[in-house]
Amino acid sequence: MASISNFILLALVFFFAWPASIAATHHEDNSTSSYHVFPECFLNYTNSINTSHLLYASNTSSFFTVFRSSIQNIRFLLSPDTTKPIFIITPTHHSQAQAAVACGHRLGLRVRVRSGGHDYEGMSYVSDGEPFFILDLVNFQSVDVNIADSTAWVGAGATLGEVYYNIAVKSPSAGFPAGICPTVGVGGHFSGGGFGTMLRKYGTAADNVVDAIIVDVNGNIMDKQSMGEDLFWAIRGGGGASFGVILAYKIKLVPVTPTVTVFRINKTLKQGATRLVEKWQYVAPNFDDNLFIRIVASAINDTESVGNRTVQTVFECLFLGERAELISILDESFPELGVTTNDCSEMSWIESVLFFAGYSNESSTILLDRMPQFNSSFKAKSDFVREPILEAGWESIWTFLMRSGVEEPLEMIMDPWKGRMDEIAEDTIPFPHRRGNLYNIQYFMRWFETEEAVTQRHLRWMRELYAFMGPYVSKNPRAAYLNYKDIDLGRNETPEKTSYVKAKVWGNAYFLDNFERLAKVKAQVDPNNYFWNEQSIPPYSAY
Ligand SMILES: Cc1cc2nc3c(=O)[nH]c(=O)nc-3n(C[C@H](O)[C@H](O)[C@H](O)COP(=O)(O)OP(=O)(O)OC[C@H]3O[C@@H](n4cnc5c(N)ncnc54)[C@H](O)[C@@H]3O)c2cc1C
Ligand SMILES: *[C@@H]1O[C@H](CO)[C@@H](O)[C@H](O)[C@H]1NC(C)=O
Ligand SMILES: *[C@@H]1O[C@H](CO)[C@@H](O)[C@H](O)[C@H]1NC(C)=O
Ligand SMILES: *[C@@H]1O[C@H](CO)[C@@H](O)[C@H](O)[C@H]1NC(C)=O
Ligand SMILES: *[C@@H]1O[C@H](CO)[C@@H](O)[C@H](O)[C@H]1NC(C)=O
Ligand SMILES: *[C@@H]1O[C@H](CO)[C@@H](O)[C@H](O)[C@H]1NC(C)=O
Ligand SMILES: *[C@@H]1O[C@H](CO)[C@@H](O)[C@H](O)[C@H]1NC(C)=O
Ligand SMILES: *[C@@H]1O[C@H](CO)[C@@H](O)[C@H](O)[C@H]1NC(C)=O
Ligand SMILES: *[C@@H]1O[C@H](CO)[C@@H](O)[C@H](O)[C@H]1NC(C)=O
Ligand SMILES: CC(=O)N[C@H]1CO[C@H](CO)[C@@H](O)[C@@H]1O
Repeated sequence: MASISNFILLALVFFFAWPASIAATHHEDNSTSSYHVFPECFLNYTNSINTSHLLYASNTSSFFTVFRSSIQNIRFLLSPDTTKPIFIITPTHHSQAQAAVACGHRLGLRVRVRSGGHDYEGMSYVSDGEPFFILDLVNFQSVDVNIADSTAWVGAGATLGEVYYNIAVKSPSAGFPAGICPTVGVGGHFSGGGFGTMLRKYGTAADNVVDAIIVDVNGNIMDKQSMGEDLFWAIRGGGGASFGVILAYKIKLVPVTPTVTVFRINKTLKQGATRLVEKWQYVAPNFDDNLFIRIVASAINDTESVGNRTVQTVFECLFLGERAELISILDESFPELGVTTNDCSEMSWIESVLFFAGYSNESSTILLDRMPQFNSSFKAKSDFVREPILEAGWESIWTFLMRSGVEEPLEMIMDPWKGRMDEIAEDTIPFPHRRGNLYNIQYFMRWFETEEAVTQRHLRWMRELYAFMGPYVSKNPRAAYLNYKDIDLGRNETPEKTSYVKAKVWGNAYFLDNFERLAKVKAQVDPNNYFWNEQSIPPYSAY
């Protein structure tokens, strides 16, 4: 019911608001000339006669379906303040992606590259005033697994679900360490880091990238060899959007045991959640690398005491090994959690992917389903914790979370660190969050209401929570994770007003000491800043 009415509402918003927003936000000379010249340029470069399945203009009827197809956060669709694309190009050959960039660059029409469409701030499909086209890599979904040398070439438009599925089809003892949500796209995820249940054993997705194919600002196509060390370094954690269009990544597969063990256990405050969370901070980062236990905490109505609130903590576990061994590790180091044999299920690694994605006994082919799971809005922020938070600290955090009944959808997702993360130097790739961190926190809030007032209330609450958490988390800078993109950290106002010095405010939070090198790479490969967005990396300049 809700999704149908949402859909109708969206359709209405789109069809009525569209022409006005185009007219209001585009520079007259640029948009009128782009409208005619860009498709002509694209036709010329690609030698196409018929581009109907390649180029969608915003005034055609098929446009909205393509535009909407992978959008995860409808907040930016609903907002009248966002600028939507003039065209969407969905290349089927690499040469068409080259043509699109070459034309966009030549004609001064910016590009937003979209792979899986999960960007937290909508930066792959809307802008804040700048006219642009979307280069949607949805057709580059191939996953070519080579078990003999434990590698795979993965199209940037493939989803994590497609990557996991295709690896598992080829071998039950190979896997890949990336994120938990199967519809996330390779292009954004790998280029920004990417972590999930195997991060303590194998690091981030970007740590396991061994080659890539990229289109540069002039439309040239390059691999690791021809792009050079600096650019190859930058696109493994620095975010692809500032540097070019990544068409494919080559990844190194990792070994997984034929049997893994999982559990999911809930504990409320009455069941001693506070003590358990406090203890978890000491044990979870120091477990054997094969063991990953994360916590998802949220305030809920207390079912046992009507009218009162409580906090529910969900402990979710992946162990690369058998149940008996897991139980013996936990008996030794975390007996308070009270995990029993009955709580644990043994399964294959690919089944554990389904388990963490929230499925129960569905077939693994569900991982190939690209359709966004919700038509909802969300907002997220992130932190890193370097010192355990004391029990009194947790009590005040819970009180804060429980204070407002209407903010129920907020989740605090805490992923334990250390293990492999501690072994990789901070400057090996741009993703810098390594030794010294105990865990990452993601604050994530999803809502289905479409009213602007509700959105503003949720955003305000999220900012209050973030301010409240300040004393408990990393400082100077307060670190953040690029893939949990947060525009509140700061932004480039316009391309003209963009400066390296101003961008340090958020650049240092995402990249710590790697930000300067990223800006220097940017100055080499895109000195005129064609690949600009509200949080792109500016070319380095001392002023
Ligand atoms: C429901 C959900 C669950 C998530 N779970 C996890 C998780 O478990 N672990 C984790 O680490 N992260 C997770 N994320 C965050 C995710 O990693 C980022 O949002 C990621 O950037 C998404 O990549 P994408 O290709 O889907 O997004 P897009 O919106 O397509 O792109 C994101 C950004 O990357 C740029 N980009 C995309 N493709 C390319 C390319 N080929 N070349 C150059 N630039 C490109 C875009 O322009 C944009 O700036 C999750 C996100 C969501 C919405
Ligand atoms: C496309 O090619 C034609 C014929 O060569 C040329 O006249 C025209 O200027 C080209 N258009 C663009 C936008 O490049
Ligand atoms: C272009 O191709 C589409 C199908 O790919 C077809 O429906 C359409 O009629 C073609 N248009 C022209 C002008 O040939
Ligand atoms: C879209 O706009 C372009 C440029 O104004 C025009 O040439 C074209 O005919 C329009 N298409 C439709 C379907 O209205
Ligand atoms: C455990 O918590 C999750 C998330 O809040 C919830 O969906 C599930 O129903 C809970 N299970 C039990 C047994 O309470
Ligand atoms: C929780 O309780 C409040 C007030 O008692 C109520 O308005 C709200 O709908 C409840 N939430 C859920 C998810 O049941
Ligand atoms: C709610 O909690 C308070 C404080 O713990 C308690 O005094 C009160 O009885 C509870 N209310 C209900 C309805 O159980
Ligand atoms: C899981 O499997 C059982 C038995 O095969 C079936 O009855 C049930 O509907 C399945 N559940 C889901 C969610 O598919
Ligand atoms: C979301 O909306 C799209 C249409 O915009 C629809 O196809 C899809 O089924 C919807 N998904 C959900 C989960 O409601
Ligand atoms: C086709 C066209 O007019 N392009 C112009 C759009 O605007 C940019 C910057 O404002 C110019 O550099 C382009 O020449």
